[in-house]
Amino acid sequence: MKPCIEKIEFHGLPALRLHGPNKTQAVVSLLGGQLLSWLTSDGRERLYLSEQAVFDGSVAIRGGVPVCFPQFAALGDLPKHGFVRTRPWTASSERCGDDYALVSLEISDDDATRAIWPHAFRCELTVMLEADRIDLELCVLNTGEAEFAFSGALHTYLRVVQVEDVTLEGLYGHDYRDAANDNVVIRETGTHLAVDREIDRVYRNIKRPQLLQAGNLSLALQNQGFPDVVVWNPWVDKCAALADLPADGWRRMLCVEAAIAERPVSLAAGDEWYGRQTLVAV
Ligand code: TA6
Repeated sequence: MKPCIEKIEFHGLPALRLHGPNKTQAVVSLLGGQLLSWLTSDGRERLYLSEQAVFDGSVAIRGGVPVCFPQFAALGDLPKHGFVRTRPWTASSERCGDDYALVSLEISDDDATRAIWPHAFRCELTVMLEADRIDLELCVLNTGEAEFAFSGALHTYLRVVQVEDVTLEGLYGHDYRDAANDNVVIRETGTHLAVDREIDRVYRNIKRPQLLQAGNLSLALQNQGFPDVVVWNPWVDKCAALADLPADGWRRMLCVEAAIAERPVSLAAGDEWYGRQTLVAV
């Protein structure tokens, strides 16, 4: 019998393949602690992974669910989206049952991280695969002796057939900071967000779930702990400027991210913070 968690090589990287119920599967790379593939029971891939993604750690892998920590985007002086997405993580635990497969990966501070961010930390990412549902939980632990502040995200790249045909519900009435439009703050007045241009928005204080309607590939998303939801699509021109996205990559993806993108979280010495993103195929 096949083990429910296999050590594999994925695009040359050490990775773990989870086998869940009803033939569901997921692949998590040890580089970046990054979920790179999620197959639901209908055999369909739900995450976008660029054909031009780079897998050598020189840049973040374009697709799947990069973990951004300890900084979201340029919300500070660190490299964009922090540094854990291009560093090696280690597998720390795995468990399987009849209706789930679960792995945890972790990364801690070392000389290289302390050289750019002088804090002791541990991040643990737990991926739990169930029937047509996947949960990603990020735990941040302050293992040092002084408080630190961090921001970050689970920068989820959802695969879509054609982004122009997609709508995203659940954001109505919330304020967003429009990073594609001088960071003006606007109140969302639409119930169904359509993607018809570059979108780079930080929706604030979201407590409700979102529903991505993408033809017959609908997905519900729910976050806990992460206050913000970031919606990003580079559209044609920005996509052309990204070497690791093919010319039509913008059309095949929509990032709907669980984020701490507006106000960093302060974590006292010895304290832990948890955040979770749940994706359910509906
Ligand atoms: O989360 C949205 C965003 O910050 C966008 O502004 C866009 O640049 C994207 O992330 C991708 O960033 P990356 O550094 O991975 O190219």
